[in-house]
Amino acid sequence: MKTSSDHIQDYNAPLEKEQKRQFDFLAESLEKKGLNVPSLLQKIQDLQIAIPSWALGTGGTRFGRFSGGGEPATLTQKIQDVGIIHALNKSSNAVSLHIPWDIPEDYEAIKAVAQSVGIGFDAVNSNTFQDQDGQSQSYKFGSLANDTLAVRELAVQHNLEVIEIGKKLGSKALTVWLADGSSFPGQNSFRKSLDNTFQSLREIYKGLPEDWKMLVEYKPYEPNFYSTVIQDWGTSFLLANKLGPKAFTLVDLGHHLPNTNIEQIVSTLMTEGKLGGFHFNDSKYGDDDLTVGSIKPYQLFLIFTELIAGFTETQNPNPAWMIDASHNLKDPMEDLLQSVQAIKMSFTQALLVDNEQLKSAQENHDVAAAQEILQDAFRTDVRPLVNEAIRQSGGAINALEAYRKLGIREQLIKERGSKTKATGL
Ligand code: LRH
Ligand code: MN
Ligand code: MN
Repeated sequence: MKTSSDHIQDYNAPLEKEQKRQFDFLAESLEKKGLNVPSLLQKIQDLQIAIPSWALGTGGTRFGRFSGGGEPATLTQKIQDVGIIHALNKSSNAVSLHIPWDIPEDYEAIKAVAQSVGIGFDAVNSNTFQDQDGQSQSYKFGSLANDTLAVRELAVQHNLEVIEIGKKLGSKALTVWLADGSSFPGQNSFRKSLDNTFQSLREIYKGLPEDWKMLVEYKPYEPNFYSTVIQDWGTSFLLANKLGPKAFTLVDLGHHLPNTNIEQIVSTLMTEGKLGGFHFNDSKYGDDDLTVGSIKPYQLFLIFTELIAGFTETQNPNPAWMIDASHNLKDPMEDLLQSVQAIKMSFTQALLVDNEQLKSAQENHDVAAAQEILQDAFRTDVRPLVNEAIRQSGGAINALEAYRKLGIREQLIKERGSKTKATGL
């Protein structure tokens, strides 16, 4: 694959001069504002966002799926794809596996592949929203919340197995997302469903290693359309609190009803030390799983502003950063490169916020000044700074352009064929 450091340096070479000119210009103006540019570069380099194993193939909707070429057919190939992304952007050094979509057959071999491309294993995700072939009980009417004990036991067992898989790979977190809920009033007892869920999660929590986290994801609707047991951050937070110190809430940006103030949720969770992780994506209507920053970049910036304030002002442990996306139209790797770049840009813009000035504007009830402070940071074109951080880490000055110029997809099609279908989704 044409992603060796020589290939990337060759791509960068003709761009270096212009990159330096743009970076010097921006660095000078940031320094004039009192910002420490080397420290900004370091923080940008340190931010690593995990890639989900389920996002490397073309997704689809219930109306159809339009395959791309050169899709990864095996877990090994998915990890190789994450390796390509990381070689280009030096910002995605881990993969998040969905079980059983991506169960390793040979652990040592999978770990060796990951190590060879500089990739580690982030949170493992369990799946009790689908039945697998030959499964003894069905999840049709719920899993951890199900009224039938045998179904709950099967779902608990699955989560314990996912922890075992993660242990062998070096993961440190289990992400639980439940589809459990109801599509019609009267179908379930809310109280019983929530209590069953808590009891089941408690069984899973007991099997969690000391240095692991349990990340409880919430979502208001879909696949159920009347009620979802863990519908919002409050329910997830309540469960995490009852479970104990290793349980946290995971925020998936697409899992909110329209106009929800997600940055405020982030702030509250961090204040309570319970923000465990993120699934980044963007959305216009629901759980659209679109490219990060493609619809509401200002919201993403405001979320990062809260996160950065929370890093210094709260005791919240570092959250796990992951993308959760679906790619129906674009080449998945191009889309993932765009998403990681968007995350880094919002993060960087949020680093530019003058928190001292903001505090004093707030204390003086100077609403206009507070808005100016935020928007001054948001309206700064930080691309030369982000690209410089990536360049200095050995990545491509423009990762997406490099992906195209180096003909990565063409190579993958040559190797894997043009009529491929990724496993999993
Ligand atoms: C549910 C969800 C959850 C799943 C993933 C495939 O909508 O966000 O994180 O594990 O999608
Ligand atoms: Mn998610
Ligand atoms: Mn989702």
